[in-house]
Amino acid sequence: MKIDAVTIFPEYFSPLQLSLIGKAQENDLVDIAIHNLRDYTEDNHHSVDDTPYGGGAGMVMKPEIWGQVLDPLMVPDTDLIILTPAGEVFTQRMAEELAQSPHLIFACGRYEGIDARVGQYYSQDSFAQQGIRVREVSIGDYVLGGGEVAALVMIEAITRLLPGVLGNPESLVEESHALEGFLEYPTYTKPKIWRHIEVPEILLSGNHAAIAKWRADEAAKRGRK
Ligand code: JDK
Repeated sequence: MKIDAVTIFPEYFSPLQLSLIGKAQENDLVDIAIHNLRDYTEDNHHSVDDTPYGGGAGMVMKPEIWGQVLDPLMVPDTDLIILTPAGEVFTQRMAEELAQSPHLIFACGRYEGIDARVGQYYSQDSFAQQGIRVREVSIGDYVLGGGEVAALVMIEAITRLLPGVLGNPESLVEESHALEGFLEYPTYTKPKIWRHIEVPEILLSGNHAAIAKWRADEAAKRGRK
């Protein structure tokens, strides 16, 4: 999978060198490129924002610069993801869907967001016919300062689903059950007693059927399923 992210704050994406995603990049399972929007400005002040038509507080990101950076990235079979607090809410289902795409582009705005014509432009039939899809996405009902953290959340949730990224694909199978409400049970490791709190005795019994039933009951208590 190829991932492009466009931002005026490329440093936000440094955690992608760490842990699972860092390894996935080293192993060529995913290729992530970060593009600095300011590199595409042509005026002396490198300005990326302007006042909103119709008035109101704050500034809006200018569309021309976004066009400059996005045009060459918009190859066939691409999902363009525009982060916005007003978008469709990101879920595990959407992560699974996007994990099937060969190419994701994350457009990370700042200020009050990106001129609405950018999403509109790349949503036209001529792009759809080339397999270019545009989605406006939110990661939840709270307002962030910009799209970068939302893109990081999505990149982490999506890349861990790619073949070979998780060492143990069994955990993905377990997880899909968990999301159906079956496996939301509490987990424990050694020591058997920690600060006077004991691990539930059933988990030490070796009785796998009884353990499965206990976990199902605990999952039910937790509300899902
Ligand atoms: C992308 C800029 C900041 C955008 C105006 C007026 C009521 C706010 C600040 N899940 C999630 N939360 N936040 C984002 C996100 C925020 C972003 C950008 C994504 C780009 N910002 C921003 C808009 C407003 N708006 C109506 C809500 C204020 C994603």
